[in-house]
Amino acid sequence: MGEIGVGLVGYGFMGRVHSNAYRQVARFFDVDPAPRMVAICGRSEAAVRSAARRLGWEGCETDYERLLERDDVQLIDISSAGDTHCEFAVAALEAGKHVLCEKPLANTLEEARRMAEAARRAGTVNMVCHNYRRVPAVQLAKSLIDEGRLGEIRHWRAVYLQDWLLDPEAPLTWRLRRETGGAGPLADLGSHLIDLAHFLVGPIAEVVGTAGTFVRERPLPGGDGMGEVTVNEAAAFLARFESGAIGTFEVSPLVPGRKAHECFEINGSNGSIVFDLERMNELRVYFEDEAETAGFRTILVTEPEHPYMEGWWPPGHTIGYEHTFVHTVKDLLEGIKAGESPAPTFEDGYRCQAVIDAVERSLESGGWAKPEIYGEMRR
Ligand code: SOE
Repeated sequence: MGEIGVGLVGYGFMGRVHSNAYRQVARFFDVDPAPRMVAICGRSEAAVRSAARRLGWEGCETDYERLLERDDVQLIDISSAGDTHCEFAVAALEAGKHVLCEKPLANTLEEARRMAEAARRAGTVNMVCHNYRRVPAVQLAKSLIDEGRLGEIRHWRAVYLQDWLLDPEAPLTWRLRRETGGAGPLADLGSHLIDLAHFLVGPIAEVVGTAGTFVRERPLPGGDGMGEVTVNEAAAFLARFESGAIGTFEVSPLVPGRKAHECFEINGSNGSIVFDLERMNELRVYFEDEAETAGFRTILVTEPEHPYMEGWWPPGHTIGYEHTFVHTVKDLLEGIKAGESPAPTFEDGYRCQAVIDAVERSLESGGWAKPEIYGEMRR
C-alpha cells in the first residue's frame, strides 16, 4: 500500500477532529494511499509540540513556509482560522500540494475566487471540508432524491441553531470579528446549510435576508476588557433555487437549549425527508405513494448497504460526529488516487461563498440579490 505525507495546520477543535480522521481512516477503510501523519503546524512551539504528541503526528513545524518546503508532505490540511485559509491554500496549491481546506472556504468572495482559480491552475486535488455531506443519512437522502422517490422538489427548510453565544460573558473569539471571522455565524453555520442545499436540491439562484446582533460587546479573550462584536450574530434568509424550488435558512448560536440543531426538511411532490444532526444516524421519510400505510417513519441508517457503513459496526451500532471526517478523508484519498477533486471542490466552496455574499448584499439593499458566478463557472 502506498503512503501520502500529510501536513496539518491548526490544532484547535478542527485540528483535533481532522487528526482523528487521519489516524482512523486506514484502520476502517481500504484506502491507498494511506495517510502518514508527517507534521502538524502552529505558531507556538510548546503548544504545537504537545499537540503533535497528543494527536499522533510524527513531528511539528512553527513556520508554514517550512511545511510547504517539505518533500515528505504532499497533502496540506488547513484547519486554522478563516482569515488564514486564502493565503495558506494558494501557497500550498502553488507549491504543488493537494489541499483540504476547512469551511467556509474563505472570508470574502474575492478570496474564494483567488482560491478557486489557484486550484484550477494547480492541477492537484482540492476539497472543502463540509463534513455533513458525508453523514450516511444525508447520503441516503441524496440517493432517494436522485432516484426520484420524492418527486419534484418544491421546498427546502433548514436551521442550524446552537447556544454557545447565549451567555453574554462568552468571549469575543475570532469568529465574532469581521476581519477574522468573515460573515460570522452566517458563514460559520450558514455555509453548512448552503452546501447541503446545493448538494441535495441544486444551485441557489436568489436570496433575501435579515440579520441581527443582540450582544454588542463581549469580554476580550485574555481578560483585557470588552470588545465590539462586528459580525451579525444571527441571520435568516429566503431563497429561490434555479430548479424553481423555494427555501428558508436560519442560523443562530443564541438559541437556548439548541446544541447542534442542524436540521433540514425537504418536500417533493411525492414525499418528504427530515434530518437532524442531533439524531444523525436517522433519516425520517414520508412517501405519498405508500397509500394507506403512508406516514412518517424513521430509518436507522446503520445497515452495511447504507453509505460508508460497511466500514463500521454491525447494524444498529451507531456512529458519531467524528466519523463524518473519516469519510471525508477517505473520499479525499480516493480522489487523490483517481486524480479527481471530490465534491465539494474549491469551486463548490466559491459557489457557497457567493450565496453568503449575496445574503450580505441583500442585508444592505433590503432586496433580493443573486450569487455572483464568474466566467468559467457559468454553465
Ligand atoms: C461552531 O459554531 C461550530 O464548531 C462550527 O464551526 C462547525 O462547523 C460546526 O459543525 C459545529 O459548530
